[in-house]
Amino acid sequence: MRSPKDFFRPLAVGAPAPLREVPFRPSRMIHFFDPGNAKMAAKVPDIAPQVDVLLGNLEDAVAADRKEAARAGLVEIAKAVDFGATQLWTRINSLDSPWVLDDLVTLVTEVGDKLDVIMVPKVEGAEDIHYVDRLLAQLEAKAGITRPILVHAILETATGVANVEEIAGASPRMQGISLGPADLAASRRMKTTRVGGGHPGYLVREDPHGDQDTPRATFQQDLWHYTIARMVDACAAHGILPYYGPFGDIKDTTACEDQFRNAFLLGCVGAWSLHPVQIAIAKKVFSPAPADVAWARKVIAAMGDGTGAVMIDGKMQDDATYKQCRVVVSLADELAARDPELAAAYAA
Ligand code: 1VU
Ligand code: MG
Repeated sequence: MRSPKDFFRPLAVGAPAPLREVPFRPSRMIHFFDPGNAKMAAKVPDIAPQVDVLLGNLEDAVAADRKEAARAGLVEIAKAVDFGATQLWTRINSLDSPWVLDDLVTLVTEVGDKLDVIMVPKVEGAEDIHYVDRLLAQLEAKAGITRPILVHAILETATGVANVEEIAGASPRMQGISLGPADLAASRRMKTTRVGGGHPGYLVREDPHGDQDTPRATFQQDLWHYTIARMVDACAAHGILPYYGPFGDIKDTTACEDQFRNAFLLGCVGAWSLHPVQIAIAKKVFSPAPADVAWARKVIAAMGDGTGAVMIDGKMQDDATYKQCRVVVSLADELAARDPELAAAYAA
């Protein structure tokens, strides 16, 4: 292990200095598209201004015989499109695949100056991040890139979950972590074939009423609560950002909104959108409600320097609730700076 003194030293001569803090930029939705799919690629210029992050996906969902086309398509799009304030990310193939080396070499040397974050799938431990970290430094130096490309890990293996804290702290490049519920379910031998969301079989049942014939209510439970909470803690402890990943039932927009909101309430800053219909859901869920922002501002105004205790509308407020309110207001301010509609809603 490197000395803590060397943690912020560039890993290659000529590579940009690592960042000391992950810059907060809105990333409520990470919109996935296949850059080798002509129909999707054609929609990129229209979708870019509607989303916080556009992600050119090279891994799962891109067929093996379309990997080169997807990579070439992403290079072309990155060169041609002006993304404005929208971030451009990519998801490279897994580190044990035959494509990943060309993904990294091609993308960083050809369009590295356009890429904000590289999402690495199936990360199992700090060693996977260290491999990408050093290679990125070498490629950044070769390409003359002046600001470091950040790294985002997908938490989608049982080993990855067991090592989530060391993954979160493996490099100053670490920007965040997403939950990958489908691969994770397979890795853990969970018995759900869904991509995220609940399962009607995972429930608790109320006690018998005495009379055995009276129906007993059941309550569906959240399969993902433990993993999301663990991921959120690991990310918060290391100053990086947690995300819910994909919700596969595209037509069930209600359950998608529920899944996204559970993640938002637990501390996640965004989720993936796999289809254009999920963009508005993520935007709604991951932007705090205007009423919550107004309440938080009221508490902050009443709390002065943020210490002591006061009563507002029958509810006790103190140093801790002041901090909770600061979380909501600072997120609202950051989003409002980018989104005039939200700025108006939060000002009202
Ligand atoms: O109207 P058009 O025919 O011109 O276009 C279609 C379609 O091409 C387009 N569209 C998209 N455009 C941009 N980004 C997208 N993500 C996107 N998805 C679709 O919209 C028009 C309407 O589409 P549709 O409703 O007819 O839907 P399709 O049957 O064409 O496509 C549905 C899927 C789910 C296949 C498609 O949305 C897709 O491939 N999404 C991305 C999937 C993905 O990235 N999966 C990997 C991440 S999840 C994971 O790794 C673990 C499970
Ligand atoms: Mg996956």
